Amino acid sequence: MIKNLDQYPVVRDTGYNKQQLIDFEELIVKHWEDAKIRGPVHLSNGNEDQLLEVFKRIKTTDWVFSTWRSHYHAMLKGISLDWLEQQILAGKSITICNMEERFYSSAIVTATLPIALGVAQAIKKSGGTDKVWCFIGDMCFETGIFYEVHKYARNFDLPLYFVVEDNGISTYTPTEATWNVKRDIPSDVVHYSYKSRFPHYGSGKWVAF
Ligand SMILES: Cc1ncc(C[n+]2csc(CCOP(=O)(O)OP(=O)(O)O)c2C)c(N)n1
Repeated sequence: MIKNLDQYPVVRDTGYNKQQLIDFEELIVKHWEDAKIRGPVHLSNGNEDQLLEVFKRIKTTDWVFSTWRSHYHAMLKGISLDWLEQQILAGKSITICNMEERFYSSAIVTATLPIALGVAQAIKKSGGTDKVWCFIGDMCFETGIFYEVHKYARNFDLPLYFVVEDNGISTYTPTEATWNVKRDIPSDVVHYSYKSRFPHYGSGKWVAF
């Protein structure tokens, strides 16, 4: 189930199906196992159906801000698969950025939020109609930075929208136990839960956040 998605209209067909997403990540797994990738890699899995629905609402001219786990986001935004594969082979999986395609990601938890806010403010000031979509994990959602950015975006009516990708953990630390709180998703924030077959490498211990 995807929370709060229906308020955002469908604007396009991404041209992808679930198997194509899975096949791309399997190709990256093969590159990794063949020791062709010189850098860290984060793979997506288990959220194909949800992302196919979400990206129908995102225009190719909108901005997407992603995380360290961005391969599916980049594909669905419309970035060339060859370019994406080359970036990953060059060790840039966790920081895929393509300004022409209006796609930015960071491996630093919360780092994209203030930048996305600034881009949304610039769009509003210049009278633009494009939107900014910021994808975040559930631990990022619980941070103070998210609450400030979300509050500012709504109170100043900025075209900034959030998608929480909730796997219930931050690396291996349970988000609810950390904050002693159940997820309280604002009505404008899109949210879905999923479980991946690719957990963080080295998972197995709680880490301080
Ligand atoms: C500021 C910062 N602190 C810690 C990390 C290490 N780290 C990388 S991903 C991650 C998990 C964040 O959890 P969540 O926001 O729920 O995202 P998920 O990867 O589970 O989707 C952490 C702690 C980091 N990259 N940046």
